[in-house]
Amino acid sequence: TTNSPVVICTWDFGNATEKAWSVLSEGGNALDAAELGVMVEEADPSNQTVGLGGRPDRDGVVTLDACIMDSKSNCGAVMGLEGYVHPVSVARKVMEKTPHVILVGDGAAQFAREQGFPQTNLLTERSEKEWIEWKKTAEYTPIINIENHDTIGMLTLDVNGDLAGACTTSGMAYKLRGRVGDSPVIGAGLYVDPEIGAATATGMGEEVIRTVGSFLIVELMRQGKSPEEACREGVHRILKKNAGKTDFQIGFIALNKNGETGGYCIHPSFSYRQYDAQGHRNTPVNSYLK
Ligand code: SD4
Repeated sequence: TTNSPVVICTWDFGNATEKAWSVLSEGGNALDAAELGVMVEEADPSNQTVGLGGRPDRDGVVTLDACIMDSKSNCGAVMGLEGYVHPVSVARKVMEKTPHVILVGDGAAQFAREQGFPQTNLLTERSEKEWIEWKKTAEYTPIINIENHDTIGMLTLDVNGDLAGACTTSGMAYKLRGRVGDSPVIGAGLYVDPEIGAATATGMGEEVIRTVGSFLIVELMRQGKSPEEACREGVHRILKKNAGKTDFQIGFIALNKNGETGGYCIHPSFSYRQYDAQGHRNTPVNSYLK
């Protein structure tokens, strides 16, 4: 059977969905589409939460987290990777060329070098200036939707009905050196189940990890929930654990096997991009707070 392909991604990253759609609409596979799609944001220095130009940790070092997962439950991840623009592609190599799932820090960088990825200085002048400014007070208070939340998580469904996903980030600005969020953690920042669907997350990674968010959402879809219902329940679980605290953002998006999509978040202003046979659009998602 031929399926109608779909791509969605967190936030309004239209260039990324456009790239993924160019692969999917030509009959390309979901995994290539997801990788190539998020690479657009990794290479864009104006996105200061992903890849090149990402905001550094508090010691001034840009460290990147990414993972990728395919329709056969193969997956790969890198955590705390320094000096490479495309952590998602390194994660894919971990998946395809090693018997492992995760490489971290220096080991991930060594592997990237051995695989022939070019080394690059990721700290742009703009991000460095802002970091120097931040150091004057060195206060770390995550700001909703501005400072911390532009991670790209992308979910794809191809003509063969295969699903894939990728998630990539520089994590929280000015994080403690060595801090890893949800984005490269399979099940937290991203999960793909070939029989059910896929989910990905953006926002306060610690909270997503505590709830194993993306895995939870896929399991809720397995129980019959729509993508939006599943994302809403996922957000509610997180809120329940926080007993009324809402001073952080979480955004989930999900795509099921049938090509249906949805999302949910805590604070308004989160949206997701979608490209499919019906066209290219940005869809605001419902939020817990109004
Ligand atoms: C993290 N979830 O490292 C990521 C942050 C994020 O846009 O979504 N930034 O916790």
